[in-house]
Amino acid sequence: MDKLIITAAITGAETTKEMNPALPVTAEEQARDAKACIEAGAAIIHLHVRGADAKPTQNMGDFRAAIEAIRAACTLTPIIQLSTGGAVGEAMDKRIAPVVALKPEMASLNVGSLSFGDDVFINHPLDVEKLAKNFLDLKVVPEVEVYEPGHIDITKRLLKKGLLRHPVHYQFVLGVPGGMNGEAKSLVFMRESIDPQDGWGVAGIGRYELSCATHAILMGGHVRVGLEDNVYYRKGELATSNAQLVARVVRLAKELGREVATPAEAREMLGIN
Ligand code: KMH
Ligand code: ZN
Repeated sequence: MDKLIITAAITGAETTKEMNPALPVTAEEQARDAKACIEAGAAIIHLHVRGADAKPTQNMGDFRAAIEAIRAACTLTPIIQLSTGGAVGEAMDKRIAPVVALKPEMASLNVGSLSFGDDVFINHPLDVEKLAKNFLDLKVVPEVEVYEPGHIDITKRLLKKGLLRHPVHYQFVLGVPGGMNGEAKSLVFMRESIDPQDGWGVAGIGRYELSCATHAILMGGHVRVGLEDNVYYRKGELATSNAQLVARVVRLAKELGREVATPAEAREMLGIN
């Protein structure tokens, strides 16, 4: 099996400090958490940023500050994967702007719409095509975020149109209320629905985080954990940090005989050069 790539989704757009006081929201807090996650074994930092009011923003200055702080703090330079998902309701031009301006190694690409808790996360097909074209033109490696099986079909249409290229790196985001649940049979169905030359990881939301991670380690996929997706360490007990969640995945991987990829190894595996 390939080495395991661990992504730390350290902040997100929906989690608040009220939900878990350990959530990093300033550039300094994000740099501290990113450093601890990379030292624990993560290779990718999935990055959303917050403004001075701790609310989600796609502001360029805030992205720049976070990226600089993270790079300065980490000895092994992580892959910083910018979010183009942003917060529910964010305008598409704002979602793509940091990618165009900062040309990161990698960014998320959401290909389909879905109900998202009490909201609707809209990814209009024409916007998605524009977004995908930007990734190609800027040579930014996309991580394709899929929340239900129909999103895999959308991805295959984008491949046919030449707006994506194999190997696609999918992130199965399972357990969003409104998307597919994170049960083992869902993960197996998603894995069996993608083309064999493509790769995948899973982000189990909430109570699905640990089980999805464990299944993925055994099935040869990659894993995303972090306070964006889940604020608990176990039922009724808040996680103390993002790194605590990463460290548990590393321990599981070791027990289950799966080696963990460094950022440099992950770059090679994902075709980032
Ligand atoms: N905040 C969610 C609505 C991404 O980063 O690409 C979308 C999201 C996906 O977090
Ligand atoms: Zn995100």
